Amino acid sequence: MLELVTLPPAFGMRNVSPFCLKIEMLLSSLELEFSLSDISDPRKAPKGKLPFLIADGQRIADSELIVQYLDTLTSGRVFAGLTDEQIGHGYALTRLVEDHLYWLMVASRWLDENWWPNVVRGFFGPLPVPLRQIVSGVARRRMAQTYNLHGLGRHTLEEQKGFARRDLQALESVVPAAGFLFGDHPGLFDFTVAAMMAGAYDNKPATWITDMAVQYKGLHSYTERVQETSGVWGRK
Ligand SMILES: N[C@@H](CCC(=O)N[C@@H](CS)C(=O)NCC(=O)O)C(=O)O
Repeated sequence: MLELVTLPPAFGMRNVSPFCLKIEMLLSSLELEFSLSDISDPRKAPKGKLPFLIADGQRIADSELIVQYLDTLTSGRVFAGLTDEQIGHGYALTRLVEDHLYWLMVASRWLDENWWPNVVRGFFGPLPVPLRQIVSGVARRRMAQTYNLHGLGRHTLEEQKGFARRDLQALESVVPAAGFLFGDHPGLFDFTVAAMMAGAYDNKPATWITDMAVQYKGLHSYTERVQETSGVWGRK
């Protein structure tokens, strides 16, 4: 039995982490038996981030390493039928959404003064009041530092919005109007894109990324299609 450890629900999302949602979609599409559990403090995960998968007495941390594990477990079913070129395009898209757009989404929640109270409620709500302010404040400063080290945090908000628009336009241009990226059924790279965009479209209340993303209608309907076909939705 496999156990996927994720973040607890927040912001109207049943599975709020795009990395966790991607793996949930993949496990489900591979028809593997699994259970979901959550922990609210990612520092308790083997590498300080979620998800991790508990499998066969091991704890496998990082969604990409979980994908590798599942591919081996299923004798190559994750990448079956994909050409090297498709896999290359898939990883290029993965880097775009997970190493660039993701950080803009994080900033649109954590570093927007108006949105920040939702983060405090959604992620730190169970803590008693004085501790809640302290712990959330420390986590926010750490997030701002990481965003700055990434590089995106050194730009003005208008410049950050420009980066987000180019990411979203790139995605809008490559996702198909019908069907999926590399075939008739959604696969790993569809899950990667749709899991990221599900949070952008459906987190409540809207962030500045949500307001921007809804303008990309092809990307929105593609995100809905992947969730509907996989039967796994990010929102509650
Ligand atoms: N490369 C990792 C990224 C996972 C990740 O960033 N998870 C976030 C939740 S969406 C997290 O746990 N963040 C906690 C932190 O950075 O302290 C993966 O693919 O699993």
